[in-house]
Amino acid sequence: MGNDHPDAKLFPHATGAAEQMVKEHQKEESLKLYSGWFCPFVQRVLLVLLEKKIPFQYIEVNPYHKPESLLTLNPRGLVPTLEYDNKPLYESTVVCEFLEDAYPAATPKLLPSDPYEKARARIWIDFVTSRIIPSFHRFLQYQPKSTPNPGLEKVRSDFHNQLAQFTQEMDPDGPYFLGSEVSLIDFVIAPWAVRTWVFDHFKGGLNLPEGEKWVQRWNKWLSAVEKMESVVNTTSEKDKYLPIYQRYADDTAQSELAKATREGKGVP
Ligand SMILES: N[C@@H](CCC(=O)N[C@@H](CS)C(=O)NCC(=O)O)C(=O)O
Repeated sequence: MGNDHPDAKLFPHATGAAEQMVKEHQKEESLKLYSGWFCPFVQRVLLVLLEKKIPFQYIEVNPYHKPESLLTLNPRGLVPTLEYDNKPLYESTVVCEFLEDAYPAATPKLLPSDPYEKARARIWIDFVTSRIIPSFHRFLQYQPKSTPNPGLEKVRSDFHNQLAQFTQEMDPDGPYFLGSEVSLIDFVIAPWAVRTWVFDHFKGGLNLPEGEKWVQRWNKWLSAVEKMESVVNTTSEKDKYLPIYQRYADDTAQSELAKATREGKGVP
């Protein structure tokens, strides 16, 4: 894929708080994270690295103008891609769990130690990737002229339903999914949760049914997550995300995720 990719020019570099974080992670380290500043899957891994205070080197690449350095590590050419002692790893949730195993002394712990609770956490981690993200994208990329046409209200309420199912599984007090301690479930969904403001610009609003009990719990969770230092420090200026999300909203984005959504498939 060359410079002429239609999405390539939209991806210069991080801004705002995230730019500072990037500057602080330029020093050569054996652990290298190939990143795109805008990418929610990258943000998952960054949250884990920053929360666990694991030293790493941040390397910005444009996944729509894939450099050889990325393709030799990851034939899929996707970010995040991790280089660990010259060996490649990719797939954001796999990378997060790897960091937990490779740095056993680092806290917070990402998963419960009880086998049942750990397996249950993985059900809801998988739910985020297999249900919530595709539903977020079906809503965002919805076009009134598409056929067959489910209707905007339907794609919006499907998204609400996925969030409701997820939220109903949360610890009642929280504020995080499993209780007072943040864990991997929070990190895997946070990047999309903190981007739901895009629906204020596109598709007539997120319009959560505010009176419902699950929405109160969702809002409590979201406000705790939005305040986390790691979330703040991995977020660029809002207006810089808008041209990127405009292309999703117009359904003209050519990312693998945008194409998969158009084809009715899951996350690539
Ligand atoms: N399943 C992958 C998805 C990663 C992904 O889709 N990353 C996007 C950026 S947000 C990418 O590299 N896109 C390049 C492309 O679509 O060609 C993961 O969880 O790491």
